[in-house]
Amino acid sequence: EFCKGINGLDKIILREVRGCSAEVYLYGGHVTSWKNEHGEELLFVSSKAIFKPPKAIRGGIPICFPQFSNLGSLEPHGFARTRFWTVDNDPPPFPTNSTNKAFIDLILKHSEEDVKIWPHRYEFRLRITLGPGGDLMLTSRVRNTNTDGKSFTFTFAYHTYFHVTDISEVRVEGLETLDYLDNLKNRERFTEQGDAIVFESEVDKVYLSTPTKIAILDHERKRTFELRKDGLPDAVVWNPWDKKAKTIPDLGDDDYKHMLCVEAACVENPITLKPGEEWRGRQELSAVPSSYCSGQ
Ligand code: TA6
Repeated sequence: EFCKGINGLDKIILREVRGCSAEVYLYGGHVTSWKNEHGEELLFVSSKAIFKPPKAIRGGIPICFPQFSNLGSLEPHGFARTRFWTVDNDPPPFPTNSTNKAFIDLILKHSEEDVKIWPHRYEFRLRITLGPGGDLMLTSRVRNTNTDGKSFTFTFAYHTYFHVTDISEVRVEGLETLDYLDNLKNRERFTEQGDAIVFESEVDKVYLSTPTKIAILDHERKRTFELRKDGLPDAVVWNPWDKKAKTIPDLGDDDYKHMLCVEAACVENPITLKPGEEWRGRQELSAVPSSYCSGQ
């Protein structure tokens, strides 16, 4: 279903039989809503989010490409999140079966303007799927279409903002004992201790070579998010906490209590594609009542 969103921007609504839904803006190729069958919002979007170029939308799932954070010379998190994507009406076949699923295919290609800041030609195909049961799947395929024989290199993240009831009551499982780069300490490398991750101050870490499954437990709401990923070895965990939140104009002072970013990413070892080569990276999200989870 195509319609107009905030400020007249084009958006697409995906619906599933039981009533789950997702919303995608062509601006940024950006998922801004994911609701369960009870109509409860599972992603966080700030009430102060600005839906207007050139600002990226604060919340949902920004696509960080071709640069994660400020790791290179491009604008932070790259330009894909602030470009207008188009609907890809004729995508090449995806390996995943999409029968009985609501999905939309988007595409972003180099523009002559962007070639000036990132001198490469590419096709970035993004399939967003809402599965039966309400799982939200994002599959990215990036192809190097350079005609000058040059390879290119990029970093990537699905910068997912989960909606949580109270950050102090949230635990993340699946990252314990792993090495991480701490963005608050000059990206120095540390090793996480044995316990599930809990939050009591600002966190901005890139966990390296993580398991493919990460769980985010929202105790207050008795809900567990499961994040599964493929082709994306790392996982970013970010919460700005109170002081940093106050410095972010499009984030409310108390918003940090209700959001947690856990992001399937490829940061430590950038991806290199030769002309004609394609990379795929996938993130799947599900939200289930905690009592259904093993060990709960
Ligand atoms: O993913 C974590 C991070 O890179 C943080 O360092 C933090 O600044 C955040 O993303 C938000 O970035 P943005 O450019 O959207 O303000």
